[in-house]
Amino acid sequence: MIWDREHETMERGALQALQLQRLQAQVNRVYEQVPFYRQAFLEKGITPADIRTLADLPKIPFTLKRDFRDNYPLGLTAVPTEQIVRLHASSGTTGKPTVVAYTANDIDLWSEVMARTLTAAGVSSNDVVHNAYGYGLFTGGLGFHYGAERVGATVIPMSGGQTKRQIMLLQDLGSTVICCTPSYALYLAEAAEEMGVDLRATKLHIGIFGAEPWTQEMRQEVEAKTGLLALDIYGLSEIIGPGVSVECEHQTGLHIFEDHFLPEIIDPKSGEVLPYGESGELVLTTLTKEALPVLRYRTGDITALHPETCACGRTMVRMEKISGRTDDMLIVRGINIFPSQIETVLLRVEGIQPHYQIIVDRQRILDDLEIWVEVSEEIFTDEIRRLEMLERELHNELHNALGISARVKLVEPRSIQRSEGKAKRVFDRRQVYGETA
Ligand code: DLL
Repeated sequence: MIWDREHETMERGALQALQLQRLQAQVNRVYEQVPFYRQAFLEKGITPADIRTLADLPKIPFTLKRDFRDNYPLGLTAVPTEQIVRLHASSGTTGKPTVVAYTANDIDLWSEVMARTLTAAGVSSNDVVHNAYGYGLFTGGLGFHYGAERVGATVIPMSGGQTKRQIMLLQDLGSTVICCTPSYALYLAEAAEEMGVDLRATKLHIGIFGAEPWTQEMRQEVEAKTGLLALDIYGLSEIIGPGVSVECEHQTGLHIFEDHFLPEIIDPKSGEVLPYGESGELVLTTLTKEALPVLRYRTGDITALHPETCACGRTMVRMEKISGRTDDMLIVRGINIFPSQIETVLLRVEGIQPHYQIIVDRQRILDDLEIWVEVSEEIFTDEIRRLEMLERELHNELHNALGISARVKLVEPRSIQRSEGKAKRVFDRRQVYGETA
């Protein structure tokens, strides 16, 4: 099913013409309305007239997370306050959140891209959508809510938390679709099992999971534990919230709604634009947003783009599953490691549960990498020798994959904290001492 066939299956030449027309209008508007962009253009020695083709996009300077912080709370908006109908905010790791604004047309656009998203995932007006993304300042809850209403589905505005109640309502209300973070999906499956409920035996059949990184191996775990078709959804507050891209049932990458969000991949070090297929940092430009248009936003998320038409018929480029963030790369004893590499290794080993923590510390001058991971009940209560063998196996697998030795600690089932939203799995204690690697 395709929500907006006209745009989602557009011939790429026509799509590029539309993108250029929208880009030029957007650039003109921000130049006139947002002092930050005018200043940035001046410093670069360009004017909107320099954007003649899409190939001129790299002339435009990047926008960074820092620019949102420097212009806190609403210095980057392009409309008068009376046109703003909604604010959301994403919690930063430190200090002030990033505040984002929407006009009535922006909310309409958001509902539209979320209707596309849900339809791509297989949702229709016949579905009952259990929405366990957090409602509030976080964009997840309301983003899904408006999209599901637009599709005509029945929405259960559950939000996060009250896990047992969620499981009761999932069953009683006959939910067919669940939307939450992949880590909360695992938590729900586990809590259901404890209550004697098998999620696989409910009417649920689709899960739309995102807002945090998760590997293909984690997808397999989630699918096995919930019995759902688990689809990946990507988005970020600065651009709109959820609704930037989503997988269709083929699970071969996330379709970016390119008629509204123009993607590029850059080398995070040099800032150079990379060709299709190469992995780098995703940069997004909004083409139609009114309250908070953003030019060349450096997302920090690492992926690659593929322009081939998908088996579903959509012509919009697909991005690979996010493999990490430029700022979550750990440098341990001089070696670069992404948490996703560790997740991949752990989940390939038999008997390991998808709950883990990565702890990096510094003992005197040496970095120390420790991984805590849960094992199944059966293994935990087995002979100590079996645990030792498993620990050794994991240690070797990690060494092979990362080129560094890590201490592995196998812990009791359910001893690692569960998450109702975005899971925190990496604890870099070196930063506490004011030193980063
Ligand atoms: O997480 C929006 C969202 C809500 C997306 C619900 C999907 C579902 P923020 O809180 O601003 O917005 O966080 C955005 O989360 O830059 C990525 O680093 C990460 N992220 C979001 N989706 C994915 C995903 C929402 N599918 C930041 N895979 C982004 C990996 C993701 N990382």
